[in-house]
Amino acid sequence: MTKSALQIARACYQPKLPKALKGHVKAVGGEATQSVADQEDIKRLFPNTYGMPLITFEATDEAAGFPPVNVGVILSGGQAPGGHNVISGLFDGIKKLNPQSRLYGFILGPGGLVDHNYKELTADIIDEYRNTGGFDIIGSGRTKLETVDQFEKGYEILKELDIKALVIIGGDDSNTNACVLAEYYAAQGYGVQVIGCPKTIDGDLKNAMIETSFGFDTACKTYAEVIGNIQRDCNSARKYWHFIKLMGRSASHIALECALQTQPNVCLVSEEVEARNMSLDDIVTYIAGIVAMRAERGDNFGTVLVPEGLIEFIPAMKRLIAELNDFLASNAAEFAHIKKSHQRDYIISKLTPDNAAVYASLPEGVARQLTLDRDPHGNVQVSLIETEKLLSEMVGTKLAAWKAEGRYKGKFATQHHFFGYEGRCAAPSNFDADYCYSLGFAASALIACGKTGYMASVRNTTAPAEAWVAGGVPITMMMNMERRHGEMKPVIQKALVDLNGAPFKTFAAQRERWARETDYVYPGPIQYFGPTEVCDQPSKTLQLEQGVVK
Ligand code: FBP
Repeated sequence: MTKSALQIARACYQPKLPKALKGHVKAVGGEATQSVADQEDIKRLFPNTYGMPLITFEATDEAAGFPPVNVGVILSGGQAPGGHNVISGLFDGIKKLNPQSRLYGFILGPGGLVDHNYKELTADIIDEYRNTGGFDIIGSGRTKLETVDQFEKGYEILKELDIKALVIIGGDDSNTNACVLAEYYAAQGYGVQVIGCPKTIDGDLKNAMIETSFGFDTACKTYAEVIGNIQRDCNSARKYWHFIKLMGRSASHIALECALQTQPNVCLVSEEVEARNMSLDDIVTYIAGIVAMRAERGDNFGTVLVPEGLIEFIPAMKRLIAELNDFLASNAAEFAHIKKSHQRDYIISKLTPDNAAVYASLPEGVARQLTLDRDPHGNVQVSLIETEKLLSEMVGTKLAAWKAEGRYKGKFATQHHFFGYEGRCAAPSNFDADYCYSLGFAASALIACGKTGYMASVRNTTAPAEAWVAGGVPITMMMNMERRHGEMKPVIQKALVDLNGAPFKTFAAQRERWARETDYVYPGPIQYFGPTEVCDQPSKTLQLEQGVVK
């Protein structure tokens, strides 16, 4: 395999670990826990894994002997920088417990477990992937583990390979499935532990105990670099408005973090759009107002950041999507037989009048994108909806009307971008490299102390890695009941942008100035070697949430 100079240098990087995981480790249990909401339902659905205590790891002088353990690992869902380091941390952790321990990777996500598709991850393989981006060591997939048949098929191969613990590295939906699997194996008495790890660039798998999901840091830094480059281009040519859609599914954490890093002229935050009950026209008027205001100053250029999930948060659209989700879930077979050219009219005829009117008002392309297949977890595939183009077209139309009325005299030329896949497999930043390695190591410590239904956690992450606090959080603690595919299901509660939180407030306090003035910040590429203030800073979101920067 040909390697770049950076890959070769980076392979030698030794990720940092919290002090407590460096030597002998002891697990300290805290208070019993309860779910964030719907306690009675969650307790009933998870009788074996509900209410377990929080676990914190501490250093100890007492060495405990461990028998060898065979462990399986799965990468689930979208790629996120640092996945390979979770696996290498897990590998090093179980080898430290006992050098005879073995690690098996299931190929292409949870489907690999069900289809018995796996490979043993030996030291040679692991060494090839240390500190690299991507999930290609074993691949990832979005198969949803939810049926008893899948759990049993999985158990067959676990039994055959004598695997006693399975680590599922995934986002909120995959960790929900990890918890359901943990509960099932515990109920059956199969003696297989299931441990989750918080992964997703979206940053929406976080709570009081999970400070951030891995990959968010690197992905945002990668997008912020390119947004900075675009802003410099835009401030050089002074002729384009750039509409930049950013991945992140429902939550706007990525757009907000990128805004904090780059100071664009406009950044929409879906959660605010919903809270203010804004219509599509309100959003368009807001952006057009800023374009017109800058035009008066002679600045016919700018940048607009659009979170990928925006459309789902416009209240009228949200109601429409909820009805479409339920309708398509129960009429999938009939819908599949409707000719493409008739689908729009068919949907309009089936929806309630208000939703039918909203659907009918949408441009053809967006209307069609809303009826495309849901992902296996029932989510609209928002990455396929071209919101950046929808908005810029509508802003253009509004400005043309204002021009006709003599209210606007500028020029409005646009460029469109969608940043998502560009950042999901970037080489992990030092933060993600260390955080992921520590999460993998913490997972091995949870295995050592016999836990199941836990997510590995590493806290105090704005301090130097030495002072990070590693432990485990019962997954049931993060759960509530939500409507999925037309049914109420137990799921991990998604963390959306908190409009009372420091990251949003910091942004909101400055956005008017950023809109008016051209005060772009150019973060530049991620640096792996050099001064700590350049190489080791966690995301602004994390720093603001933890009160480390004002
Ligand atoms: P996860 O939630 O699985 O981490 O995926 C994150 C994500 O990158 C979203 O931001 C995006 O909407 C989605 O995956 C895209 O899905 P796909 O990889 O299937 O195109």
